[in-house]
Amino acid sequence: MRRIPLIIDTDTAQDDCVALLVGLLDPAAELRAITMVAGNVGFERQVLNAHLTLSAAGRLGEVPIHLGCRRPLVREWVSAEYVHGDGAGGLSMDYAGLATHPQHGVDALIEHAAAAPGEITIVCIGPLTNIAMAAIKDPDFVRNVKALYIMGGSNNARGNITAAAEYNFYVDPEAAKTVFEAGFAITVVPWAPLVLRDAVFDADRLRGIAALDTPLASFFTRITQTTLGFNESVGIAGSTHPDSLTAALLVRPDLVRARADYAVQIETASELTRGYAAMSWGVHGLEANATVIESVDADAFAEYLTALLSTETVQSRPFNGGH
Ligand SMILES: [Ca+2]
Repeated sequence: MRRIPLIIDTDTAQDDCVALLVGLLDPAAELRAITMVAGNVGFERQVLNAHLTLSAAGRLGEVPIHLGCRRPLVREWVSAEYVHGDGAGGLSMDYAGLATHPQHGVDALIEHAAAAPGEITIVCIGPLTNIAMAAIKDPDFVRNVKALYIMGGSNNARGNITAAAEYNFYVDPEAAKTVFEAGFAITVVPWAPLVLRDAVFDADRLRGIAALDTPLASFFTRITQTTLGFNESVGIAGSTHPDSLTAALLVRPDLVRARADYAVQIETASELTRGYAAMSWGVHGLEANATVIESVDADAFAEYLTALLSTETVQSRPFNGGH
C-alpha cells in the first residue's frame, strides 16, 4: 500500500489530538511532521498536548514538532480555553528531555513541500497563519503542496465563536483570506451543518469507546471530557470531532457522501461578521476555489475512529496519576 504523506498543522487541544492519532496510527498515513500554530489554548500548552498525544500513540520523539506562528498575522490571539480547558483533560507526564524541532514551522512546511513537490497534503486544523506565511514566504509553496484539507468556516450555516464565524477563520481571517486566494487545491470540512450533524458522538457512542478499555480509548475519553461539558451547555448532545474528521477524510475518502465545488471568500473588514466564510455554491458567477464536504457517512466515521482507538499501543511514557 502506498502511504499518504501528510503534515498536520494544528493548535493541539482535544480533537486536534484525535486528528494526530489518525496521522500516527492509520497505516495509510505517513505523518512527516507536526507544525504548531497559535489557536485553541496557550502555545506552550499546545506543544505539551502534542507530546502527550505522541506518547499515547507510542511514538514519542518519532515525529518532529515544529513551532510555527505564535499569533495571527494582524490580530491579537483569541483563546478558546473556555471551550477546551488545557486541551488534554488535565493529563500530564514527565516531559524531561523532550524537544521540539529547531526549524520554524513555516520553514518546515516550505521545505517538506519543496522536497517532494506535488506529494504532500497538509491537514490544517487550526488558524491558517502558518499556511499563509509559507505562501507569502515562498512563491513556489502553493505549487509544491499537493492539497490542503482545511477545517474551518460553515457552509451557509451557524458559526461557533460568533453567529457568523467558525473559530479557526475568526482567529486569523487575514490568513484564511490569503490561503483561499492563493490557488491551493483545497478541501474544506465546515463546522456546520457538516460537523454538527455528522461528527458528534453521543453518550452511547462515547460509552462504546470507553468500553474498549484500551490505553488509547482512555486517552480519548479523558481529553474529550472538557469539550463535552461545554457542548452540553450550548445544546450540542455529544463530543464534536471536526479535526479528526478532516484527517480521516484524507485517508478514508470513501467516508464522503456528498461534496461540491464552491467559491469560498473570507470576511476581514467587518467586526460583526469577522472571519465569516461566504461559500458560494455556483450560481453567483464566482470561480470555484475549493471543494466543500457536504455530507459524510456519520456511522462509518464513528466506527473508523472507534477501530483506531481499539488499537493496542504501548505508551511511550506513563501519564501522571497512573493513567
Ligand atoms: Ca484545531
